[in-house]
Amino acid sequence: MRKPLVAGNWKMNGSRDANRELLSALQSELDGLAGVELAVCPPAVYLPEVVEALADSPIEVGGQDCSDQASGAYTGEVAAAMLKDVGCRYVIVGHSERRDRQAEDSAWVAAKYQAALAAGVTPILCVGEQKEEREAGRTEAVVGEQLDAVLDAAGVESLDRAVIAYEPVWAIGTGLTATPEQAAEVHAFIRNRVAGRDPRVAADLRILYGGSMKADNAAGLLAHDDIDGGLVGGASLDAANFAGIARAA
Ligand code: G2H
Repeated sequence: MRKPLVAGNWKMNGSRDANRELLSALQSELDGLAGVELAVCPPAVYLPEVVEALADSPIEVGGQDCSDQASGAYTGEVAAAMLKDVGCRYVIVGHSERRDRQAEDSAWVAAKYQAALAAGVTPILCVGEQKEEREAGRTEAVVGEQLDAVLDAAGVESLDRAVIAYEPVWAIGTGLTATPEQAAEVHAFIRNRVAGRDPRVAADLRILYGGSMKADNAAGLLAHDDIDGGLVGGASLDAANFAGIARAA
């Protein structure tokens, strides 16, 4: 039985004041909610404060990225061990905004994924196709390549300590959400691909959906067996909206 996970990706949003307000609203909205795991991923500079603010809460904290290197002369980067050190349970790797803007390729993402595991932080591995790739019928080829890069580098058993997020790039922050059927089809593809290597790992693997998920479309997506939660961007900045998704999970 897979426990759903709803994780908020705050992206490059927030301030100390806004974060305090959001966390306090979230804690009241989510008080007593059982059966779902929750996490927030604030910008790196706010991580220690957010961990501290959530010390008495079941809400976990994650980073939005980590270096593929353990330590050293890598200006501006944050090591997975540092995320662990300040109390992070999760780290997002391979988000499409980084694959795109920072030109992170699948090999680099796989190295970040391995660095996270080595530090004892659970990677949330993002995969997903661009609009043109979907239109060209290449969704499975693209997602399969992104997935295989990680499985080849780290082994299928590594997924016992990881989470996958399917995020169709054309649905991110655009207001366009994949239909539950479109999402479920790719989630099933991912699970089958993993099952090809190890059916037990595939059965236990949590696969989240990400891409304009909101309280009012979450139930339809989460009704599918293969959709085990959400990686939520915009809607995670609004406590009531995020809580609505968490309740639907
Ligand atoms: C996809 C998602 C969170 P949004 O990037 O990772 O963002 O919900 O704003 O589309």
